[in-house]
Amino acid sequence: MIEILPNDALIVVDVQSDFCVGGALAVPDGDAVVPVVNRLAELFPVVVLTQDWHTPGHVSFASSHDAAPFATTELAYGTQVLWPDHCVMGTEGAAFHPELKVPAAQMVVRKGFHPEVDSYSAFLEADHATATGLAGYLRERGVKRLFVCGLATDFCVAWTAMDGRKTGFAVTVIEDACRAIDLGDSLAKAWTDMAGLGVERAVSADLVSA
Ligand code: VGL
Ligand code: ZN
Repeated sequence: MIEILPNDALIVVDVQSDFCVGGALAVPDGDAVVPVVNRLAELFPVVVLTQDWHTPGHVSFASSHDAAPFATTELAYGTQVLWPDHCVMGTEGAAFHPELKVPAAQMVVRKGFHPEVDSYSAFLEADHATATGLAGYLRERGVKRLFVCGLATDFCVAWTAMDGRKTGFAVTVIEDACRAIDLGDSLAKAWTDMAGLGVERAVSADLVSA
């Protein structure tokens, strides 16, 4: 059992229509996280939502490179997977899943809004230099431990969890409140990389109010 304490935050990553059934970049079984997240959110004193929020013609879109979705390309900051157009700012696909009910969420972090830079992580853009401001927000609120859930385990959840560790927070990923895209071996690699940085794993049933 893990008791949720006053310095704990739940980070809900990208539970948006485009990542769910019928969305532009649907994560297999992505909708299944919604009821789990809704329940979890009630346990936490601090709740942050993240929202993938791209410009039209964003550099992470295959359509911007005349390439096939899920191909990769080399950009100045490294290898970029090229995705179907998704989460274009202000569109229905970029909205939170309609069944996501987290009225007590206090902060929404939008990311990926620079046209030439992607951002899987809710802390640091893919150039490994541009901060979103989330670390400062959490520090100022006295947060010590992060519990990360949402979509997708092997991309935005993993990068957020790892950057959370690098920023000095204790981080636990809540497995049954996540679903993965799993391109090639991306899911196995993500769990290995997260473990290497000291990210812990739990299931939602482990978490209880103090
Ligand atoms: C994500 C791919 C592209 C995610 C966002 O939320 O995991 N994946 N943009
Ligand atoms: Zn994206």
